[in-house]
Amino acid sequence: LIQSEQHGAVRLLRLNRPEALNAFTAAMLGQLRQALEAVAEDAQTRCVLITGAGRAFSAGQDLADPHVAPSREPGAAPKDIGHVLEHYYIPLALRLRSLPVPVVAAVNGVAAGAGANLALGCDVVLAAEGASFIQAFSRIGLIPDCGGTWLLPRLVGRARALELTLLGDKVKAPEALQLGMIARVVPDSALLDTALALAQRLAGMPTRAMAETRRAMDDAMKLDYEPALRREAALQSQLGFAHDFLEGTAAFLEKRTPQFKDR
Ligand code: LHQ
Repeated sequence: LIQSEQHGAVRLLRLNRPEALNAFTAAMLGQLRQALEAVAEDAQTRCVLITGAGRAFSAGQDLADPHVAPSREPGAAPKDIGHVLEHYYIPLALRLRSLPVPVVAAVNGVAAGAGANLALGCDVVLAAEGASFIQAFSRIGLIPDCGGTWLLPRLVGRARALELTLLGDKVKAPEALQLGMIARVVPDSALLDTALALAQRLAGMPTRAMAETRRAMDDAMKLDYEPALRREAALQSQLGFAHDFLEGTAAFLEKRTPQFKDR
């Protein structure tokens, strides 16, 4: 359900249930979580790239999965889908956001519901020209989850975030780019190559500084200006004692390519 390929220092994870547009089942979410844990533990991997098999990135939660599908049996107890979020999606969203390596999403087709928001939580989001994002939750009587309520207002502002989530309309990749939801749109046929090249570039950069950059930005979202400056100084202090800073400055002064190692 999750296909894993190693391309040098890049781990490519492909959501692989194309017959159901890569909709997430419990088993698939478990495998994705395991795949991210494996990345966290593998010192050779310095960037993760996530994409989808077939014509979709992911249609979000599989609405037929018995863990969430409301039972139509008379008298059956309703399911608590909050538990599904607690058990499967929240650990996944947190793991993605705390990996020691940068995470690139290559959105190859439609990304709906949890599929959209897991993609938007990645560090650099590329989308194929024909891809799209749908905050499908309102269509089925739910609120945005997997970080949608946190991510979207920060990415596009409250006005557009509410429009997107209340209506649940499809946003095509070029419009998502214009709104500031994603980083780049790529011709469909070039998506994977472009995303892999970008991931390779990130993998050659100082990995620990990449992860700390993400952390500093996420922390700054909760802070005023002065505490954010102090947080930067605290993280910078640690990086200043690390190998990669020594190597980066030495390579600059010696006019050679740096060899970064920290993770
Ligand atoms: C699907 C799905 C799907 C099952 C397409 N499930 N089969 C978290 C935790 C707990 C509870 C609830 O929610 C969450 C978070 C969420 O993610 S909620 C949001 C769940 N996702 C949706 O509501 C999206 C539902 N899908 C769609 O709106 C459409 O399929 C999209 C717009 C994604 C694609 O439309 P089309 O390109 O027209 O494809 P299609 O609708 O014909 O789908 C193709 C097949 O995939 C079809 O099966 P079939 O056997 O008829 O070929 C669909 O039933 C199946 N599929 N999404 N989420």
